[in-house]
Amino acid sequence: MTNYDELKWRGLIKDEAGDVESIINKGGFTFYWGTDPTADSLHIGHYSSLVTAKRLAKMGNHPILLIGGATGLIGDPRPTSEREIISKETVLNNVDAIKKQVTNIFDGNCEIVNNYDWMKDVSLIDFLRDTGKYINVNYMLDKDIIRRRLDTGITFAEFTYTLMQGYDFLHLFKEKNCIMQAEGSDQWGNITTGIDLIKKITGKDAYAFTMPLILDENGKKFGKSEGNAIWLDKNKTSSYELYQFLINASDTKVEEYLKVYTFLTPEEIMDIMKKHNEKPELHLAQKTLAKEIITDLHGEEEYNHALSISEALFSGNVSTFTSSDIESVFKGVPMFNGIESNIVDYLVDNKICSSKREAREFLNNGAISVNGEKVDVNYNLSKDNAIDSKYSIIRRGKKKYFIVRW
Ligand code: 383
Repeated sequence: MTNYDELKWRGLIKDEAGDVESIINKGGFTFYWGTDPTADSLHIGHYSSLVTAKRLAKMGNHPILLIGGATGLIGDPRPTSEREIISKETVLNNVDAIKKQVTNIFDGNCEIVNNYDWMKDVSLIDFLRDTGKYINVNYMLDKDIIRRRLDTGITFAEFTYTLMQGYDFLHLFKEKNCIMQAEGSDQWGNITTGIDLIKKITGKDAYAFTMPLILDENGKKFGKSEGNAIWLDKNKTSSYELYQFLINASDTKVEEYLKVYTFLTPEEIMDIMKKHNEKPELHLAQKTLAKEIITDLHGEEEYNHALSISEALFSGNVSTFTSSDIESVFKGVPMFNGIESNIVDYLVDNKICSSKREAREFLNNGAISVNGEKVDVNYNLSKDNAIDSKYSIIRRGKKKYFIVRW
């Protein structure tokens, strides 16, 4: 399989500008990938294209990762509505955070640039003469994203955005011999502005390809279904939460995700899928996906931690949990206030059981445990036996967990 065939096989190529196949198979080129610092962390949606960039780097090409300190101050038009402007201070802070994150993901083997460094000194007059003069407004109006905004309206600032990104490609092409841009498919309009600008100004060809958007089984953006993004920063989305998210990937999509998100070889992926399809109930493909992504992002230790928490929850053996494990694992689970009381009363008062009779029945059957130990009707709930004097974990039956906060 050639490098290009492998990218195709993984489903990573949607649109192409120029003879991308020859360039990729020849190798040894410089390419770039960009992101705007709209938050202090990237999320799983960015990660798919970032992994593609890492893949191109592993194939022997030189990666430039661009953080849009300048473009982030303007905002890439969304198809729906104008973006809120972000303060300069926030953008600066986000640039630093993302720089660190991206360096980590590439283990330091990448070049990071910030377009603020070359945009900050460009005067309006120079920009209009040297860039604006080459791009026709009719051509801009024909771009998908801009066309979709014409009804609801678009400010001059966002309208100009595509020229800024085009200017970046031209700059990197001239200064760093960067001949290729690789992004998600939503970036096609901005990429082609750059390629056209390069052609008009230098007379030379530049190349690009985009990746298709990664969707979940309901056709929604992968990682966006519950409203909250799945962040790459483990302080925003813990390894355990990431593990839970990935382990729940649907059987219809998991093969696609393995191809996009992991560095396993095609043979390894085919082998895993064969085993997975024989016994889907073992979730081998999902487990592999979680292992590969979490290890790549946060390292092996974090992965083992996420795995052990998941196994502990499944078996009920939660006695080794720390209070920070509890905060991450039970995020979003309703918490009850701790009151020193007999367990039967506590279960009924907090509606964990519907009556004293039911509570006693559960307790007598060994179906209630506190902090991983089965308890009986005489047990008293107290801060003294809470984890880190902060939380008690009540488990009812196999799956129901309740958290008591002291
Ligand atoms: C800015 C200046 C450049 C090149 C790129 C940019 C950023 C670009 C953009 N990208 C998205 C973002 O920042 O807005 N205008 O969130 C996302 N990317 C990547 C990928 C993706 C895109 O960072 O499709 C998903 O992650 O391209 O939406 O000179």
